[in-house]
Formats: sequence, structure tokens, C-alpha cells
Amino acid sequence: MKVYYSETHRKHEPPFEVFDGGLRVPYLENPDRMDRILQALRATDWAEVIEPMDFGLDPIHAVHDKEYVDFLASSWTEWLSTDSWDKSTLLPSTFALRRHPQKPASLLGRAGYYMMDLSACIVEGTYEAALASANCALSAAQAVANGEHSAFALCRPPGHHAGKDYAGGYCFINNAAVAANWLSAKDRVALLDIDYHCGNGTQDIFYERDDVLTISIHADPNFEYPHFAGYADERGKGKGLGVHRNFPLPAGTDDIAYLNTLDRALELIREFKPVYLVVSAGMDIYADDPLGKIKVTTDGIIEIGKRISALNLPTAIVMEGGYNNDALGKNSTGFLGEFR
Ligand code: SP5
Ligand code: ZN
Repeated sequence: MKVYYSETHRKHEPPFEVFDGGLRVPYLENPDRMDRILQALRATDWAEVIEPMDFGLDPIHAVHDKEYVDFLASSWTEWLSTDSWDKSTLLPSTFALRRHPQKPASLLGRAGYYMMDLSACIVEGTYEAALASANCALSAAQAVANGEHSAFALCRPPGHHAGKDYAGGYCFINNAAVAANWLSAKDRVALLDIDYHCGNGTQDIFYERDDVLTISIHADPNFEYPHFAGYADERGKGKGLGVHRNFPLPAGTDDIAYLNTLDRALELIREFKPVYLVVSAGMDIYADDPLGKIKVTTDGIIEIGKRISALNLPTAIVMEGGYNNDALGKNSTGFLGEFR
């Protein structure tokens, strides 16, 4: 299996994130995650790690607002010229409540406009890393369009919380959405998101489209991040009505209950008759994930891979979350191994 990976992710290493209640904790979405996955992939006899191709900005602008991408590109330099007390990472402290239409001129005003929380910290290398991450997803999409049965984009930073014009949840550019949109120019696409958290950014990007079916299985937003998207009654809008589905799950969901829900999602994908599949693969559904409250085991993750693979579609698998670094290697390779 071709695995697209760039070392550029190391340039994105925020010094901390801010948890509920204001606690500063070490950044959970850290470079070590990639080292653990790479180490496990290199121990297999089927993973071929390759540098991504550079697709330029067009496929990113096709999914994200240009002014938002410009903000990602220039914000670090602007941040250094502000008079803020602590410039270790760009984080706003004011947010655009319910997407107020006014976009302020100041950097911190724009940061609040374009960021949804206190975990999408911007540092010097964030933009460069986010571009390389998107190029990994695009390279995997291109590989399956060129006839590979499956390909893996080892993306960091992740992407599924990033919407058309906002960053959040460690995500800046929506890698899976960029890949799915790129494939949608060729034929029908389904995007299945199995990260523990709702893929709110993906939902936002495709909500009014009928050419890309988006399905997210995740912890119920009534209790879990991102809180404001991912409810079962959100099913798309306009011609996209019915072409988005959410499967919110309770805390404590085990392998059996998860797999039952997955089977419902897979049935919807079969009915849609896509030509390509993109999977937003987060490993934070794992029982011992520090951010998760879903109780899927490593065997469960492997079985999820087996059932998705049984769709027998050309599949671009895109890395999202997963924060138990000790288990990331076995969970990721266990999942991917089912697609060979
Ligand atoms: C890609 C991805 O998985 N992003 C997840 C971002 C989640 N950020 C949520 C932070 C909520 C912190 N809650 C802390 C509870 C600790 N017990
Ligand atoms: Zn997640």
C-alpha cells in the first residue's frame, strides 16, 4: 500500500493547547504520533512510504474560502508584530459567536473569526505543515484514481474539523474534503468519517452538495466536542438534503454496538453507489484514548477496517485523530492491513 507522508509536519508543534476550564496542557496532536505510526508501518512488508506531490493551492481553494487560506498563510508573521504578551502561539480569546458576518481588520479579530476553539494553535510552521498534509491526501486520491485499490495519507495536522472558513480541533485544512472534492471531479464519491469526533468541517463543506455523500460516526455532540454539529437530524440542505448523515453514539459504545452502527452507514454507502471512497480514519475511538469515551478495542478497529474494505471500492484513507500514542501503531496498521 502506498503511504503518503511528509516530514514537514514537524514544523507544526504548538507548545500547548487549552482544555475545558482553561488548563494549559501539552499539545496532544504531536509529532510523536506520526513516528509511532511510521514505525509500525515500516515493520510491515506491505507499506511503501512516499513523499507527496505538490498540487498547489487550486484544490485547496476549491474547498476553502480564499481569505481564510490567506489568513493561515500570513497570520504568524502578523502575530509577531502585535503587542500581545505571550507570542508562543497564536490563539484568540474572542470568538465569532454564531458566525457574525463582520470580519474585523485586526489579527486577533480575524483569529477569532477564523478559529472555533483553543486547540487549533498557529505557530511559525503551521501553514507549511497544513499544505504538506493536504498534499498527502491529494496524492492518495490521485493514486486511487490511477488504479490503486487503496492508499493511505499519513496526514498531520489532521483536517476534518476545518470548515470552509475556519480552523478548529487541531485542524486547518480539511485534507479528506480536499481529496474527496478532487475525486468528485472524476466521479461519485462517498466520504466516511470514523474519527471519535464529528467531522463538522467536512459536514460544513459538503452540506449542500449531492455529488459527495458524507457520513460521520462519532461521539454524541450533546456531551462531546465539537458540540455544535453532528446531530442525527442534520441531513444536508437544498439539493444536498439526504446526502449527509450523522450517527451519534453514547459514551461507552463497545465493539458490537459500534459495528452495528457501521453496518447501517455502509448500507447507505452501497445505496449511493459511489465510484470512490474516502475514509477519515481517526483512531480516537480506541478504548484507551485520552480524549475519547468510546470503547472500541484493537480487534474492533481491525473489524471496522475489514467491513469498510468489503465495500470493495477504490479507497483513499486519510489520517485524522488518535491520541494514545502507544497504541497508534498497532491500531493504524491493524486497520490499514485490511485494505491490502
Ligand atoms: C482531529 C481530532 O481528533 N480533533 C479533536 C479535537 C478535540 N479537542 C477537544 C478538546 C476537549 C478537551 N476535553 C478534555 C477532557 C479531558 N478529560
Ligand atoms: Zn478526533
